[in-house]
Amino acid sequence: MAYTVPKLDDYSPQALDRAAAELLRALETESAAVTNDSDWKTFRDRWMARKNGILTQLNDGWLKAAPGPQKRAVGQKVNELKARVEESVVATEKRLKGGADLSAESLDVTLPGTRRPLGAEHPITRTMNDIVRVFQHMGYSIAEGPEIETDYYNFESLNFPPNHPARDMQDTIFIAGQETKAPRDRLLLRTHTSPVQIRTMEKQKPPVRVVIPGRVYRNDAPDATHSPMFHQVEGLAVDTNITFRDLKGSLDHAMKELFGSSVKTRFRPSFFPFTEPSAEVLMSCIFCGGGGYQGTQRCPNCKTSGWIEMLGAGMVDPALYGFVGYDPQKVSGFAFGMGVDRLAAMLYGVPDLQLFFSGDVRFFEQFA
Ligand code: 2NL
Repeated sequence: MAYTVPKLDDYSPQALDRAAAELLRALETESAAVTNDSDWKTFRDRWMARKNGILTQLNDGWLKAAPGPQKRAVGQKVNELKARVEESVVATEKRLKGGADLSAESLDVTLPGTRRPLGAEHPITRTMNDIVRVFQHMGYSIAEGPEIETDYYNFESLNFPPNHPARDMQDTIFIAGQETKAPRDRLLLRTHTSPVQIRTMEKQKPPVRVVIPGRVYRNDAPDATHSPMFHQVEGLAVDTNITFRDLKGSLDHAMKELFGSSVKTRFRPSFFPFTEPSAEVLMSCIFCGGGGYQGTQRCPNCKTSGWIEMLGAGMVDPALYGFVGYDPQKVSGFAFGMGVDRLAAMLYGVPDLQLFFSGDVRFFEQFA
C-alpha cells in the first residue's frame, strides 16, 4: 500500500517520532524502487511537488494544524523531514546517472571491444629526437616556436637583405591578404627554425645553449627528394669567448655520439646570411666507412666520395646581436642547422620522401 500522510491527533514527541519514522521508511522504499528517469520524476513530484506533494501535505496537515504549544517542535521535525526528502531525491538521481547500468538492454558485455591499434613512431620523429637528445646531453635546452611567422623573424632579424632569393615567391609560402600590413609584419610559413633562435635570444640573456626541432615550409613541388613541408633541427650557443674551435668540437662530438666514435668530420667554407664565417659539415660515410666503395660496388650514399653532407653551421654574424639587444663586443656564438628528412631517408633506406608523408601505418611499422 502506498504511503499516505496520516492526520496527527497526538502531537507528543513520541507520536511525532513514530510518524516521522514511518514516513522515512516509505521514502527509502520508494527511492529504492526508482530504476529510470521517468520513475525518478514521479518520485520527485510525489514527494516535493508544491501542489499536494508529501512535503506540502506535512506543512498543511501537521504544522498548520498543530496546537500553539507544539508548533515549535512540529516545525523542527517537519524541517528535518524536508531536508531528508530533498537529500533522497538528489541521491536517487545521482544513483541513476552515476552507476553504470549493467542490465542486458544497455550494455552487451559479450560484444567485441573497440580496437584502438597503437601507431608506430615516425622515422622522422625518431631521427629528430635522436639528434635533439645528443645536444640535450651537452647541456642544450629545447625550444619551439610558431610555424606561421612574420617577415621580421623569418628574414629581417636574420640578416637577409631585402632582395635575397630566399625571400622570393618561388621559395617562400606567403599567407594571403597581408598587403595592408607593414612589410615586416606580413605573415608567412617559416622557411627555417631560425626565428625561434631570435625569439629565444630576445627572451634570454647569454649564456644560451638551445636546440630547436620543428617543421618548416618551402614552395617546392613534392618529389622523391623534395617536400613543401619538411623538418629541421637548428642549434645555437652564445656566450663569452665562443670560438670556431667550439663549433668544430661540438659538432664533431655530436656526430660521434650519433653515429659512433669512429666517424670523422670535415669542414669546408660555405655561406649563410646569418653566419660569418660559415661552413658545411661533412661526415665520413657510415655506409662504406669513408672508402667510397662497398667491396667493388660504388657506395650510393656518398656517391664514392666517402663523405656525407650533414649540416650547415657558422659563427653567428655579429649584426644579429643588434636585433636582440646583445652586445657584439662581449658575446660570440655559433649556430648550426640540419635537415632531418633526407637524413632519415638515408638512415632507414627510404627511396622516396613522399612515403614519409603518406600516413600509411604499414609503412611506419617497418621501422618501429
Ligand atoms: C642548413 C644550415 C644553418 C643556422 C642555420 C642560425 C640561426 C641564428 C643565427 C645564426 Cl638565429 N645561424 N642558424 C646557421 C648556419 C646554418 O642551417 O643547412 N640547415 C638545414
